[in-house]
Amino acid sequence: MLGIGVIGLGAMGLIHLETLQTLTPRVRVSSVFDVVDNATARVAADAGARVANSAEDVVRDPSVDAVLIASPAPQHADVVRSCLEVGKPVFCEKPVVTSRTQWSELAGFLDTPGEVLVWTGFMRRFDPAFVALRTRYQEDQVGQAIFLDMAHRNPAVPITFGNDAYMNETFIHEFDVLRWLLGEEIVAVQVDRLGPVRTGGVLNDPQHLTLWSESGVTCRISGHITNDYGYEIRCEIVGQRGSVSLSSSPSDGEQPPLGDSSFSSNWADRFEDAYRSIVRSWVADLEKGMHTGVGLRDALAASAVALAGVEAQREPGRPVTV
Ligand code: ISE
Repeated sequence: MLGIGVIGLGAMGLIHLETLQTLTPRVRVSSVFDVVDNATARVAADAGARVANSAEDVVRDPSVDAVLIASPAPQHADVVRSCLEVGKPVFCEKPVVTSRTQWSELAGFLDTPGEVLVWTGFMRRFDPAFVALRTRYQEDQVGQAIFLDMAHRNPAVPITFGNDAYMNETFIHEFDVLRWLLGEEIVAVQVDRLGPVRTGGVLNDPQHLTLWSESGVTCRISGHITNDYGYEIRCEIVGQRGSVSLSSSPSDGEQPPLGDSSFSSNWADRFEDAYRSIVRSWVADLEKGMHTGVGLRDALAASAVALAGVEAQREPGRPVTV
């Protein structure tokens, strides 16, 4: 049986914890930590887990064989580093890093035995609709990609969510998907337009980006994450012989009927299967001593684009090299 420590018991942490509990008796959640004491005590009692005093306490707990991190994004990198220092496998929600300093620190673990200990929560790679889209592209149904059109729409984000989080925590999914779909790196990012800041807010929304891949494929991404109406993720690959689009439905690769406005209400609904599936795959890999998921290298590659994107927000219209 694997002892897992869970750090961060917000919406994401609770979804992952529930998935882990469905894997009993292969898995036992043995230690949990969150800064909100009352909530932690309740969750720990339900799960039969110990309440740890800190993230570090979870990492060092001898009953913890592997760690799952779902705390606020800027706190991820330090915990990942602690796990690597003690040689414990870790599943870290995206993004693994949110600053250049964190990026460089964790890049120091690439090509070391620690690299294979890290899984990243890029769950779109486990979403049936995204998998179907990639399969159709890889089967050469539309020819070589010329450009991609993507959209990331969200009804609301926390009031403190800023422009750097827009890149590091929201668009990061598109950056990862783009690399995964095309099988190549992103070399430059430009912010085409920054929308207005709402009264009392700190976020420019919508935001429109253009990215370029190594081979010259262009990608447009439009983000609108305070739309007040629903969650919607779009992705279309336009190739030399046709185009192929992501379904709005998480369960198949088909286009919804024209006029279909059945948006999911939020990311947890839209990607529920993918969130469950990525954690189950991580556990299966732990049991087999394998790594078939999205690792540290992919996490850092996507974050390199996000960090260049933060720079690009300062001067819309100017491409920034990744
Ligand atoms: C959230 O943190 C996620 O990861 C969702 O997948 C994303 O769509 C949303 O915009 C983020 O805020």
